[in-house]
Amino acid sequence: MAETFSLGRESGDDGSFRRQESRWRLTRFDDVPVHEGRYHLYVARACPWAHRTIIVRELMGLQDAVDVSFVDPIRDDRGWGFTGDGYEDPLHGWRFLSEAYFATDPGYEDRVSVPVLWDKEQHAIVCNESADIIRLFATAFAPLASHPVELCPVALLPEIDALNEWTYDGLNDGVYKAGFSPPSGRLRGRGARCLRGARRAR
Ligand SMILES: N[C@@H](CCC(=O)N[C@@H](CS)C(=O)NCC(=O)O)C(=O)O
Repeated sequence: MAETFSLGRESGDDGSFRRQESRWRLTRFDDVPVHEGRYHLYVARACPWAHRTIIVRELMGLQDAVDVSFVDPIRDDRGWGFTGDGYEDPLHGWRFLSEAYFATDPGYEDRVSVPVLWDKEQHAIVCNESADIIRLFATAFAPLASHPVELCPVALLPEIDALNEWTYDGLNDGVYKAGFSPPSGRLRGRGARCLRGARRAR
């Protein structure tokens, strides 16, 4: 029998979608030791959050500095996997991305998500939050970039942060909140909010 989809721990008391907090966040970007070849990026082409890390890596010209592996975009209940044919982990030969999470914290129990920035020296995840990974690539990693572009000018940071806040809530995460909400009157408001976000972005 087909299993019913469940939000599990990402379900709020009222059934609404509540995204789990990414466990490995970066607060100070200039504290991250930066040198070529130290980090590896794990992504899925099926993930819009991972897309932005791929895009910023390309825009900055960080392809030589940070290598990348793709998980299979089709997954089963074992989560993101390396199934061969371009979906391999060249560093460890892992079969599942969960192995990166357990190598970093053997007691890890939350969702195993992409993108993941892996530190080869510490043998641990350094960050699993796309917003932080792109900020890191655009700032601290600039000296490693083959054609750095200024994506994050200091003078515009407050404006960038404010823009990120409403696009995250109204659009990026907003579509999940709307799509995963039960069709009760109160939660249908999530859909309207998402549409308002789309209009504002236009
Ligand atoms: N806040 C995270 C969210 C990443 C995220 O939700 N990734 C999804 C794919 S689009 C994922 O890996 N989900 C796996 C799961 O929830 O089991 C980020 O932006 O990096």
